Amino acid sequence: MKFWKQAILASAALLVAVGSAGAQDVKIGFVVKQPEEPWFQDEWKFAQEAAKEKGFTLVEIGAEDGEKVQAAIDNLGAQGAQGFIICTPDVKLGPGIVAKATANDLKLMTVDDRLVDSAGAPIEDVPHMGISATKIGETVGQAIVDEIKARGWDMAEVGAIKVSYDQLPTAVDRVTGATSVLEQNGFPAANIYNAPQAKTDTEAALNAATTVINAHPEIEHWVAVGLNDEAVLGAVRATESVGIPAANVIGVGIGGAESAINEFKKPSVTGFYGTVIISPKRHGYETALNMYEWIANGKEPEKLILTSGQLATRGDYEAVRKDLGIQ
Ligand code: FCA
Repeated sequence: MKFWKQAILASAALLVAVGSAGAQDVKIGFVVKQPEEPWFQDEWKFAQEAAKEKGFTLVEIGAEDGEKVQAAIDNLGAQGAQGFIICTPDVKLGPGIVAKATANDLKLMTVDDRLVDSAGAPIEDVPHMGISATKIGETVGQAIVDEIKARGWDMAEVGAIKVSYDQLPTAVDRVTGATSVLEQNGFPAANIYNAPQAKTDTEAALNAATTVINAHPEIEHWVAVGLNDEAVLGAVRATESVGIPAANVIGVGIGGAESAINEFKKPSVTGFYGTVIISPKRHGYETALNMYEWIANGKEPEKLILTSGQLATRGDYEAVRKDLGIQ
């Protein structure tokens, strides 16, 4: 009897030991398309917080193109990772990413940019956390409308720079959300000028916006929208480069990471009026935690989570960040 009791206790202890050793062996990849962008730096930072809290290893990988994505997934497989979260450089890589993850026996979740299949439809099987793109775009549009009114501009004479990146569905939804609110409030559709950017960074947006501004020297007042802060900052820099004063420009971005905050901290006001702050904490910490729960405890993540945003300007961004727990 005593023997059995001891044996049972011993094996229970062994199980506990094996269980906790297993948890410590969890390794999760966090792959992002633009590692230099502050938003992605923040996502990594918060994902590392989850890793520290739960005792798993988080491997940060930047993958700017399809080849790097493939290599990253193989690499994670070879390192003995059990899963990864990715913001892909190209959503059309979807089927390839799914196949590579499966081949390497890795669980897969996406963040920010949702994978699409060969027909362009979202791959719904892969758990995804994105932003409520249309709604956030609408918040951008409303902020611009309110500020146009506050400055007493004649809506009919304002030009809008729409920095676009149409191969990314969330980008389309964001800018369409913004321009639809402009139009609903009497902004002439003909005054909304498309500025397609080749890449989703400030330089590409500056180039795209410069073309639009140069084509319309008659316009004195400009507003600018885009998929993120970098896009809108590019448009604002373009207005500055041709000498349009900040008081004549209303740019509202999306993100609220360092690029936007630095702008608000400048001693004099710029044309970057505001940003809709989204949460890198939810996108970094929560996705990493959800992946951990999936690997360690078999708890499947929700298939789709869309997070919200909150408008912030020079005057209140600190309070808004605090409210979102991201300072
Ligand atoms: C996309 C954009 C990023 C960020 C993210 C939430 O990936 O490129 O700048 O806005 O969505």
